[in-house]
Amino acid sequence: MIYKNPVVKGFYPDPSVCFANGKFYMVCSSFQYFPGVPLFESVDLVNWTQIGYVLTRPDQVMLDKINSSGGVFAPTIRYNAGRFYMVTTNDTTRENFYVWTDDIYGEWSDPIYVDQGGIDPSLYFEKGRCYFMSNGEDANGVGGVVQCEIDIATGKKLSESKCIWQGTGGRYLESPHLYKIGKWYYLMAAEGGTEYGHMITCARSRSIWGRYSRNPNNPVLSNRNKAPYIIQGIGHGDLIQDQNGNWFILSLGFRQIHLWMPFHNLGREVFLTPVKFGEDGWFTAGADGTTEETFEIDADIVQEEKKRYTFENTKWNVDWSYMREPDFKKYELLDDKAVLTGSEITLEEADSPTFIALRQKEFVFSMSADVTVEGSGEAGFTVYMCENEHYDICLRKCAEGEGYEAVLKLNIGGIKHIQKAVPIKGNSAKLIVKADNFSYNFFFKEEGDVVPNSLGYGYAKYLTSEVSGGFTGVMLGMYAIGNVKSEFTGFDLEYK
Ligand code: 6LW
Repeated sequence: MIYKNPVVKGFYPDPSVCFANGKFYMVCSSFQYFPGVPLFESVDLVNWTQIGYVLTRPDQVMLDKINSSGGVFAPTIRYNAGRFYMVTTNDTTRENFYVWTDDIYGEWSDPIYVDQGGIDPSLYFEKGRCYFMSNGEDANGVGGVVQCEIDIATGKKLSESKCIWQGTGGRYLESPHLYKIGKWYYLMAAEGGTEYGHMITCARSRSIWGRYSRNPNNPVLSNRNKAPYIIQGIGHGDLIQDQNGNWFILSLGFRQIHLWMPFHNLGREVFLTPVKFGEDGWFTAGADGTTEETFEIDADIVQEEKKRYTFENTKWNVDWSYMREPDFKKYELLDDKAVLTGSEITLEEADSPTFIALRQKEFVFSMSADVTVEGSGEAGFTVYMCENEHYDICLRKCAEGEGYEAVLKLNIGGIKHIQKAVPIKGNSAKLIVKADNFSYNFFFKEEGDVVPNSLGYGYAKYLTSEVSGGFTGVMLGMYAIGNVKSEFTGFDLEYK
């Protein structure tokens, strides 16, 4: 069959994968969003279903007032002796910790901290021992992959931290993962930074502590010289064998909004690339070391894609995300309706406004809901990259006089602009967002309106990592601010 990349669309960066009991499980980073660490399952590595999140309790991870793109960095998932482990970094508190569960569909443990710095921690289990590695530095302060042995029950270090590999000279040596395949320990990592120069490199050793020698053909995977090409930034991956014995790398990458426009708004997504081991024991990946949009593999799989998201076909605690430390009293989330109560916290703050969102998964979509507001605040949709860059369409009380108005607000780089405000007859309207690769277009429709009324548009390229910086992607959110009670019904998000 021919499968299509990305295999998981939208802002799901830094994938890590393990195999247990006939299924693959994948985790991704989540930064300031809550719950933390989206968790997926798959039987074939091509079709992934989100089953929930790993960090579901606010006391597992400190997200209060953290910066956007702070918080939960790249996680690793591993399975050993009947138990799942997820290890990650809270980059804001600079803590490395892991949690575990014996039931992948249940709750995970409280955090267990490891006293070794750096980001992108990974675990490797062998013969009752557990090794912990992260990106760190050697005794002279030069960056490298640093490893120690730990007691997996307590997180206590059982050895010194030792720098075992310093990469191939690319900047930001990150995402180390260790595998024992045959007689070799393979150390795979990312270099070049998570932008256009991103790549995956590897080294191997007969001993777990090294010395690791570089693959002569590094990087094994990178799209950095592939142009003009939509898929860029391929890197930060995990190696996995499917149930037929074939190897793959599951990595992050991103899609530019256009061949000649180096901007990406969908965040870093999940890509699957076939891997082949050669006679010399080294592996190669993809098409001459690049990740393509399609790959042909020898498997009988039908790749499925969900194109439509409604209240009825999504689960609040699986598909939707809040920001930082939500005040759950402000949310009444029912089967066919969401009632959101505003607070004093706005979308312009690195805080926890009333906000609940799905990830934008495709450039082209149409989203609508019937919204009713009561009170002096505002409520509606936000197309949200971070507190500085977001476009909001809302209903609110008219600034002067009686009645309500439909408003489009465009926020870019500290500029807060009201594009248009149009009085409405009552206190409810259908709010509509239609997007293509280049723009988000905003409309509202009142009862009796045949054609939607346009409020204007905002360019997509301003809601991108190239403009905002950071590591997240656009979230399509419902929000409420101020003294307002709002009701959302008939939510409908459809990708082309
Ligand atoms: C992550 C690092 C990276 O920890 O970006 O893509 C950082 N690579 O490995 C944030 O996701």
